[in-house]
Amino acid sequence: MNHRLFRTGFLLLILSLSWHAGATELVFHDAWVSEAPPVARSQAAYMHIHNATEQDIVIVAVKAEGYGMVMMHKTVMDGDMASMEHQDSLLIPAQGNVVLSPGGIHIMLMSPERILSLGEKTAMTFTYSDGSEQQISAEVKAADTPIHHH
Ligand SMILES: [Cu+2]
Repeated sequence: MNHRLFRTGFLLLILSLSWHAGATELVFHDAWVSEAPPVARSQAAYMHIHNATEQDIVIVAVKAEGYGMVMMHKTVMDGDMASMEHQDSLLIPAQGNVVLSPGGIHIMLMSPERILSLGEKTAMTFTYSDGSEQQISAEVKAADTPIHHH
């Protein structure tokens, strides 16, 4: 075996292991934004969030490129009346999952510069209670997009 190549590979392994051990990052699956008419004032974002770490992770703020205001909402039913409850934070339990889906918890993208159309993407930034940030990309999809369950 090429000695230098071996040493480089070994160093990379060490780096990735130590990076992973210190990471407070979440894993986002199937992040999407629901399509809305151009005159709409907001769009909703949905996703699956997985916490593979040993610690609870609390999302305290969300931003999205092209939107002036972003809030975390929970849809609550009172009889036939659906209303949205603002959430100051969203806890993703250690080794757990939270699913954001239509009719449940979702992220409300408000004050759009313009409503994004099908296939366009927005960069979303999540801030955690420890101050660290993570960025993901969410693509606009048709509102009847099926939700995948893992
Ligand atoms: Cu909402």
